[in-house]
Amino acid sequence: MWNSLVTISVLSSVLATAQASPKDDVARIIGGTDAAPGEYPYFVQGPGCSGALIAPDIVLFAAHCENLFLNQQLNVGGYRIDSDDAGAQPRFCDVWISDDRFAAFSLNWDFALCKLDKPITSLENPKNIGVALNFDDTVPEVGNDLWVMGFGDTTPGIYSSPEIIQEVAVPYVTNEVCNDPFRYDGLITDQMLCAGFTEVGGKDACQGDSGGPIVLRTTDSSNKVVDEIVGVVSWGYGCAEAQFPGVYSRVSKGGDWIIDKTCNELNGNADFCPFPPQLEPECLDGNELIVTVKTDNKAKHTNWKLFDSSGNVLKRRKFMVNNFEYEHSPICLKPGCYEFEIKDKKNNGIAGGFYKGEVNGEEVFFGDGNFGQFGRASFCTDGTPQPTEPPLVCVDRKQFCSKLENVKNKRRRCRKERNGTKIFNLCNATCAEVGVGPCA
Ligand code: 4AZ
Repeated sequence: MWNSLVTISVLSSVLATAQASPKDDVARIIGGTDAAPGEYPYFVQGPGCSGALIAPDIVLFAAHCENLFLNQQLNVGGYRIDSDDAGAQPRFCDVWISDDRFAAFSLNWDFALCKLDKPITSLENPKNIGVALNFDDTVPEVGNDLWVMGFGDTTPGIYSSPEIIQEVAVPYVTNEVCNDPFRYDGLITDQMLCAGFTEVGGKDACQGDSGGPIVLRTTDSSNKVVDEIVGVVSWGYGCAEAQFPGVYSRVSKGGDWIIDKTCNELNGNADFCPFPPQLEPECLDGNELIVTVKTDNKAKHTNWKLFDSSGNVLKRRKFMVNNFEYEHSPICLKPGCYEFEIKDKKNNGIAGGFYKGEVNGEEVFFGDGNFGQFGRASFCTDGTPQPTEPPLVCVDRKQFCSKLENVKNKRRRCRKERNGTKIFNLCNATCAEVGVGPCA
């Protein structure tokens, strides 16, 4: 029913002019080199794993990455690590699903998908590189060189992220050869694919490249370059060792699952779906919160959470892309009061950054980056009276606050820790601002 090759048209739009790039000859990433800017517009950088954009709002990656991507900022078109250089566009993974056939002990069926919070509507694609999922079991074949790219280790066993995305070409190895008794001896299933230099090793994907695509670069009838995604970086015995090629999940075998989940469960906007996506439900209560955050040069230290008045987390986000201002997709809120909390895990705020919330276009909170470990704000949506006292509520921290009401040396007590967090951070409203007082 499906074409064996499905071209993903969002990637065809030409929106920027090509930049020249000096190729460096220093051998890196287990035999790779810096890729040129714009070479892999569909490549998605994540934290510790990668992925591939297979529709404007869907990323394919590996199930063994677990839910590492969930609520996490990802860098679509990532070229320089943690940076929006070369037209990379950050997005957040809103929904994560992994193949329910995935077996952690064998890494069989190592497929997962993420739905992005907002689609990529204008992919930066100066070289007009197309991308396609390969659904044909006879592709790749012996003699094909496959390209794999990523920000993983450049020396086996040594954790080191390169600054620029690395690429390397490795030959396809049949399952039969890969399963030789002196190679993987039967561990390679039909759902896997091998690529590497069996005799000499030296070139391979490695730890940190997991989840990223391995592609067969082709040209179509109009001479356009089309990268066919044939595999997903999955596992291997070490990296770049002779006799042990890299092992990938075989996309032609995961194709039915990818199509089914993208179209029927994630409501993805993919041109391989037999019908257009359904309209997302409108925000009937009419209270749409838009959060905007600008990160500092260590975005990975920062995250935020939104709580309802019972202390339930409604939304959370973790950042990765440095010095970048991001307007999050709208959050539909019922009438009520909420608390927003932004955290910098190194306790030094977000230098040069800020955070802001708007409900239906009206600003309900704003804070600059000088917040130390936590920045907090409470607000209520239209029609809900703002509680007058206190301005900051201790929602989920009441237990700690009440314990402080009748103690001597309250300020000293505030500096103590409970469950690894200083009390003045647990109960900011009373301890940090005005000494100890009643907690809402
Ligand atoms: C990993 O741990 C990993 N040499 C990825 C790829 C390979 C080995 C390990 C292939 O993410």
